[in-house]
Amino acid sequence: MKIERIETIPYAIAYTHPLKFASGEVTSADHVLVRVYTDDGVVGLADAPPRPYTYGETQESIVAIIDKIFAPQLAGIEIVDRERIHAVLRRTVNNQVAKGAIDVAVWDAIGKALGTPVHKLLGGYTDRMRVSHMLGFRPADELLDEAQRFREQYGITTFKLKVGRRPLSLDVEACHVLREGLGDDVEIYLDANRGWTANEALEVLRRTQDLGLSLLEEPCDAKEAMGRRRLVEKSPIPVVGDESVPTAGDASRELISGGCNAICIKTARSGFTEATEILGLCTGLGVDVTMGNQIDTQIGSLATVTFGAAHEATSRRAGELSNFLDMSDDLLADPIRIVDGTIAVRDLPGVGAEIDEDKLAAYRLT
Ligand code: MUC
Ligand code: MG
Repeated sequence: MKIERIETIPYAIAYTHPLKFASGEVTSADHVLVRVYTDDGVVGLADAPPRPYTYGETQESIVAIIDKIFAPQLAGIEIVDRERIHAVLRRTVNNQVAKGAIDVAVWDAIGKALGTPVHKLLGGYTDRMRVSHMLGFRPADELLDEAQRFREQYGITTFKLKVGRRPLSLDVEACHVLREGLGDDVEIYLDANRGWTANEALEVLRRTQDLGLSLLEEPCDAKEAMGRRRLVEKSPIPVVGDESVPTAGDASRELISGGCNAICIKTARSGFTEATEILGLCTGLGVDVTMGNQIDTQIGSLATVTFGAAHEATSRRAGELSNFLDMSDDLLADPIRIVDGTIAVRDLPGVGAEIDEDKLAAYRLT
């Protein structure tokens, strides 16, 4: 069963509650739906969410790199020959989100061809993940309202607070208000998206040391290596690499150089194959992992649950899976439901993301 062609469909769906964070703001899901067609008629699909300010890819660049570079080279390769597929993808540098989508779509096609859910093919550890909800830049009282609402409505008890603002007191206040308002049973961790310097991050850690925060993600730019290493050495909580570690090579570099001591895995930029490599590296070294969210749609969130639930280490912590709730609509035919703070995998062949073709027709740009 060979890859016949790859289709790229750019589309746009507005956010009802735009997410704002230190490195950008998302008001519209300007994504690309990627479909890999095989000569047997099996079609694998995935969602590609461009993050220009993080990885340099745009909606247009994802369409162009797949249409012009990857699709012609991949046509004719057996769908199960993933190492040959990756040899092609590796020849081109960067373009992680385009590569991640092709990889997830290939796995989806393999699962469909075998009549097996991909979460089983990847490891089949459990059938659901606990959900962590991401809180963007907003005044502290609104953040608390949102967290309380999500706890009541969805049973979510883990929250990632977007920080990296100046003055630092904005974020410090938000941490205190959330902890006081939510109590001690709720997990709270921080993600600064490189918004601070290493010294500012240390200052925030000092001013929040009694709040039981669990993780500090991408506090400052990992390229500022000495400051970052000093921060990791002094931090009482794990420092998580996110945008600095899209590949296994990046994760190795950051872990070896002391730029982080925990790793965020995102299927949108690493696919299932590179995510598996990163996970193996981390479990071998005894490094904690989190399943992150690239401000994913429901299609992307299903991919995250598929990978996260498949392995013991990735299902230990709550995965970031709820950003789709802030979108005005989605392409998924059967919407994701959050029940008791968890999202279940789909017991369908492949990843289990079936597209509503009417919605796709309404939101597609070409
Ligand atoms: C995160 O963890 O950083 C923001 C940008 C992006 O690519 O992912 C989000 C969340
Ligand atoms: Mg992050």
